[in-house]
Amino acid sequence: MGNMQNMQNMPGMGGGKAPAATSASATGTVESVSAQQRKIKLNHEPIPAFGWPAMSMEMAAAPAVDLTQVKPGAKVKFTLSKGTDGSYTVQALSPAQ
Ligand SMILES: [Cu+2]
Repeated sequence: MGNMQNMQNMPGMGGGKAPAATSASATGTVESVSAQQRKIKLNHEPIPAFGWPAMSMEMAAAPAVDLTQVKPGAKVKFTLSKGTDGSYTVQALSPAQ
């Protein structure tokens, strides 16, 4: 019985403070993009669902995301998912105004 109490402190079980979201949408500016490597570097706005401040970061893009039309300097809306290994992948990307 001694370990039961620890369950309440695990993220996603109601007691923890760590964000439990596995996907979130945000906007950002494209800094660089490699359609060949399927990578995109975004300077994004804060993402409260993940507990992130605004930052510049490189992410992998899912196969469904067409990076060939994405240009550095463009403002985009994107959806990110968090994988079971803790890495983040762009699942959707569209122009933002
Ligand atoms: Cu980030």
